[in-house]
Amino acid sequence: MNDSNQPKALDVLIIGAGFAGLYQLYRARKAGLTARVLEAGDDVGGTWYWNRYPGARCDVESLDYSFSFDKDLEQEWTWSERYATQPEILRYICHVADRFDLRRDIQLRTRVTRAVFDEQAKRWTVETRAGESSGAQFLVLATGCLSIAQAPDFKGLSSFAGKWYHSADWPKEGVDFTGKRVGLIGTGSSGVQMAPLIAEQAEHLTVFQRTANFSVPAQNEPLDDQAVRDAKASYPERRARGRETSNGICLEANDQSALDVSDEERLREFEFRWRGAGGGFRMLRAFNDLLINEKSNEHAANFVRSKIRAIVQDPRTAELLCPKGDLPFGTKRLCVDSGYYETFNRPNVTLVDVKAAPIEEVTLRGLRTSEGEHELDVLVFATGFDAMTGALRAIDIRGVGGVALREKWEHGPRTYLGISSAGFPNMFIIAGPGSPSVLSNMVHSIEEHVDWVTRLILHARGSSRSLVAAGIQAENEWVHHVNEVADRTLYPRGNSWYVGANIPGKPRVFMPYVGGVPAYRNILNDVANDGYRGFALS
Ligand code: NA7
Repeated sequence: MNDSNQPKALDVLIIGAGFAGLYQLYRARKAGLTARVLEAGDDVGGTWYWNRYPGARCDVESLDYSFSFDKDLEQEWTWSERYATQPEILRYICHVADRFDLRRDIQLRTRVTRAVFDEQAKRWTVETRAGESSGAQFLVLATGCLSIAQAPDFKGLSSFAGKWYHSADWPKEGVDFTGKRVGLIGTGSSGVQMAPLIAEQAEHLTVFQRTANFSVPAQNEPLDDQAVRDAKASYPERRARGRETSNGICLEANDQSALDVSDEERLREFEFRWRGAGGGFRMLRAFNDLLINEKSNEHAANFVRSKIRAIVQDPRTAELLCPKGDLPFGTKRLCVDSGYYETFNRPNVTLVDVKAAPIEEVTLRGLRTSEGEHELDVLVFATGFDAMTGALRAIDIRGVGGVALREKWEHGPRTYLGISSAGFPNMFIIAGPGSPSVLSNMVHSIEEHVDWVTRLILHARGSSRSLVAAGIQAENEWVHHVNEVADRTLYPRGNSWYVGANIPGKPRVFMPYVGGVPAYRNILNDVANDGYRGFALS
């Protein structure tokens, strides 16, 4: 075989074929780099491939939660609802994969188990569960923030006579709850989205709630032809406005403190956000200090509690659903629902407080709390994810000197800019811990990271450098900054997956960067303009 027939050594190996992996592949190809994606699922889609539970929907509006890199794509794709369902988002992702001919460089059904950096060759080698290995100069971890489900480890689960499911590993063929007594464990976004739909079908739904969370109505609606035409005509402005907001989502913000207005005005603003077109995260923008000022936050919390009490007819159930004072409003991801609280007015729905009476075990016939047994035919776990770090720690990643990322991150994730980690050269994380990530419009943040990483790779190539390594001092300073900014807010107080509180034993560290999308972008630009300050290129 002559040299020209040899397969070209790969420039970029990408793990994950969700939004991040697909866009990284597209961008790498455009930049003239050879790239390949390894994906565990049997199709593209990432978290939108696995989370097929009833009612699964994005809590960011479709018009924002979509790629902006190609104007034709923007114009040709039509979203049918304000908040897209999982099947529609998955169709969109598949459309992107096909439209840009990405599939030929994506290897499906391939779970990466190990990634090792070879210091001599300055290349990464990855190994898969099937025992294959492949290598590339650069490794991009597009593994997602919500991709490792928190497996239920309740005592006795294997003895349960019925069927059980996890929201993040839902059967493709769906689940028929007709005539079934269903137990739903977990009342985060997944449980809150699912409950109304299961209740409509099941004979009885018992919701096991450990912590009451805040939920606001989505005010979801179909996007009619006129709305679609208007949106498409004004896409550039919408994107530009979104980029300048703290979370990269085009939502109207009120730039006043909740304490600077009269009681009537405050109530009017909250009502407008609750009832008005779009609902959802608009509530977080009702005032500019809801997440930094305890008193302002308490106003928002009380408003939502008053709504719960007005909707839920049984006063005891309403009180149980009201989040308590130790959870500041919005510090755990706000749930965006369609008829969640109303579901508890149905005669076939019961709420059980498993904070007061914890779940002790799963039994043959159901589930036992310290107060007694609940007979159930189906158990649904909506118990969340090992968020942000789970998918990275699930791979045995070895950097310089064979150091394991898992060990380096034993006390919490350490990154420079949420993109790179010292001691792991030529490795980049898309929307990693220490970047706006899950606090922002993920698709926007993914595009920004991928563009930046690709430019950094090209910069290294252009200056004949083969190694890109984040420095330890830059990383330490960044981690300090991330914590400092978070500590100025109320966010770290909420026991949420943002701080790893949902995973027993996980170090409590506020993982995303809360400084806001525009400020973060300025930092990225400064770093790049300053010759990629903090990175050693050699
Ligand atoms: P979340 O938001 O982490 O919610 C998980 C829920 O499961 C939450 O109510 C937990 O209660 C509950 N949970 C977890 N373990 C248990 C046990 N052992 N017993 C009882 N209840 C338990 O995950 P989601 O999937 O809903 O949403 C994740 C994100 O996906 C969401 O924020 C959106 O960004 C999309 P807890 O609050 O810990 O007491």
